[in-house]
Amino acid sequence: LKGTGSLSENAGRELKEGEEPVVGSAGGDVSLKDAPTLAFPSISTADFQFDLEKASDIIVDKVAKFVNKLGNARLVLVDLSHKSKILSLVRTKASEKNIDSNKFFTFVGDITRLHSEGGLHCNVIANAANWRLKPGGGGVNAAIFSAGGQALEVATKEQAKSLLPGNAVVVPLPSTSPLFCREGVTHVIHVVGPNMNPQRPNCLNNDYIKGCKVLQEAYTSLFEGFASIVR
Ligand code: AR6
Repeated sequence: LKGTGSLSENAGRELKEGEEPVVGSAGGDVSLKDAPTLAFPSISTADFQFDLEKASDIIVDKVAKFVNKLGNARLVLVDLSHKSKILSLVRTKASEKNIDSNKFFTFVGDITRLHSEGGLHCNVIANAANWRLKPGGGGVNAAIFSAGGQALEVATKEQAKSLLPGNAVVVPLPSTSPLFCREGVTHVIHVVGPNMNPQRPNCLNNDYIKGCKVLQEAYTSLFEGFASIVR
């Protein structure tokens, strides 16, 4: 397997296969490989068609609020392509706000293969889910349910049957799940964001007053869910 992920902003170079990001600190080089890490996709900005400028403002805002309350834990926004517009908007806005790039950075790769292919260890990953918490449907939801296997489906059903937009549910992953054994993922957090796609349920018909509120709630629930695991 060839490493495909790369740390943007943080290290400024491609990581070698199996390599963890190492950063300089006041005390010298410190490996962050054991720091609890949440990898999350940009909620609602693909299939759910939420505006990218507005979403990037909300992501950076919420990250700024939470990142220093999480001890040594890290937050990582992930997308599939180096051309990702949401990653580049968020990177720019995060650096304008002087957010610590060791604690928050962007990463290009498949969220289900961050360790095996990207060399980045994330113990928790977030899913942009649908309200029924059903597998399939495309996007990151299909990828995570497929990679998580039957074990993820069963574990999800034990936690919740459905989820309203703006909410998140933490699912501990059984060690039988391929995401656990291959990637070292111990928890999946399903998040349902606001939907602006008329072809999907609960469409907000471009009501961005409501939409922004729901997306803010979604990230708050996600980061609080992660904090509850880290503590
Ligand atoms: N790894 C990392 N990022 C990904 C991956 C992946 N494997 N796949 C997609 N992304 P989306 P939404 C990025 O559409 O807009 C589903 O059908 C993608 O580029 O997955 O919240 C559900 O069932 C984008 O930046 O989620 C819901 O019905 C981000 O993940 C609905 O879509 C989110 O894109 C949710 O739509």
